[in-house]
Amino acid sequence: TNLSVFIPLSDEKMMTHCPLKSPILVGPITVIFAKLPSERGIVKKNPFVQSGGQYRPPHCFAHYKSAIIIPHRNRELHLRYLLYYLHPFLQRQQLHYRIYVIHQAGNGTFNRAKLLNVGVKEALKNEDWDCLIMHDVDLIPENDYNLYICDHRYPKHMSSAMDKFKYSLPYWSYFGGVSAVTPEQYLRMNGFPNTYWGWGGEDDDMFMRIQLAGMTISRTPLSLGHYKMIPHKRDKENQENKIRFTLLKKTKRTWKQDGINSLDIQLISVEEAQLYTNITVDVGGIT
Ligand code: UD2
Ligand code: MN
Repeated sequence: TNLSVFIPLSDEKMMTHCPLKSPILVGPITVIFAKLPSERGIVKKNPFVQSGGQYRPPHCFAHYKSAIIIPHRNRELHLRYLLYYLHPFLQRQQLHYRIYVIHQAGNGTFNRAKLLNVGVKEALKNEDWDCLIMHDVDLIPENDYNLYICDHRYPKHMSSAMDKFKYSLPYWSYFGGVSAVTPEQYLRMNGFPNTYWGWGGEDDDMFMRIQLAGMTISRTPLSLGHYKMIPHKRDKENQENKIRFTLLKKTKRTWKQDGINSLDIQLISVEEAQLYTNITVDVGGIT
């Protein structure tokens, strides 16, 4: 049951590993979007979160280290709700974690997958994370048994049951929303495509490259993978990607050239805010 490995910290302090199963999980969570919490209020509620939105359990050594990577532009209110729910959620899981918000600079067409590539690259400069969690800004997990850790066999799709799809999967190979890959799995699939501008297709490309790299996906059981999506309209600079089906037909030929090995961006800034690490990047435009 509980691990009782003692790790000497210093002469005085001794600290044990956290229990394998966190004793402070609560299961289902009521998620409501009532009064928007203030940033100060969130900081106050999370006194152990350190600068850059990093946390380590104060009384035990975490078993897992996860980086949460959020592609973002102009969704400040969604981000606020997400931080409000996610920080306590991850702390109840007794993880060592850090939240990264990858902000696309300018008004060009949005590129979710490219932002995720940037997030992974920057996160791995900070820390040898066990797990990289790609997280839409508008999805709030509703059950803390849905652990924010990786499956070391396969990339894991976590948002398996969203309210907008009546808590079921829209289609079997669906990989959008929230997913978790180990750095090893990420390299093996050459990261994510940089060539999907605007809305749609990049998640299906990720699914395809997982398979092309000789893997398959695992998935959080639908009973635990419940998420609420904050209702929203399509953003102005995230028009439907009309060529996505053409691109998907080519993935088989392009995935080894287009990915983390071809990432070309201009990093603008990396700032440690109190609740997250804020990375601003110029991802360029459609070429
Ligand atoms: C779906 C998928 C999403 C992605 C997308 C197609 C779900 C729940 N999610 O999202 O993972 O595959 O389709 O590209 O099915 N964002 C910004 N600012 C913008 C535009 C996008 O921050 O101006 C970010 C934000 O994190 C957002 C994500 O990109 O959650 C996906 O965009 P969306 O929420 O507009 O698209 P949606 O809900 O159809
Ligand atoms: Mn959305």
